[in-house]
Amino acid sequence: MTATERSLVLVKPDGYSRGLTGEVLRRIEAKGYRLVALQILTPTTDMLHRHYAEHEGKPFFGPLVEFMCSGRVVAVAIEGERCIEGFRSLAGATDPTKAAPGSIRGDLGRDWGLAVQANIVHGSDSPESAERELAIWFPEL
Ligand code: RTP
Ligand code: MG
Repeated sequence: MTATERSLVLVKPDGYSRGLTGEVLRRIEAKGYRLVALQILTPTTDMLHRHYAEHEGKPFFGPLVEFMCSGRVVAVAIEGERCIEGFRSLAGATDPTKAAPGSIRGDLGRDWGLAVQANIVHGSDSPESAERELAIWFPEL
């Protein structure tokens, strides 16, 4: 099965502030995915409410939005064969303590001392999410 897809990757404020952006991009490129757009920004709460709409009402929603606009984020549009599922595999499980070694979150993620899981990266979870999220972060694409 082949399908060239695009996905949205975010290096979250913990990843950016710890200087892990290069490491995340290295792993994406080493896997064979292309970087098609990249932007460093401090997101607005409006963008984050749209981005995380599926989580509205959950107990971690407020702390998540607060965490995500607490510093700079690197938004990256990537492209490649089945890169949506592929990047989710590179990222590893949501909880960095449970994420497998070898994955970005398993190797680099820390979740202690924070109200939300500071897990370094976000990756779109389906073609529908990718399309919706790319329109928020890269409306020009
Ligand atoms: P993401 O959307 O960031 O790629 O992560 P994900 O699909 O693995 O996780 P998701 O369920 O979509 O949750 C979004 C983000 O919310 C934070 N979170 N904290 N119980 C908690 O403390 C909790 N649950 C979720 C994480 O930052 C997660 O990545
Ligand atoms: Mg998610």
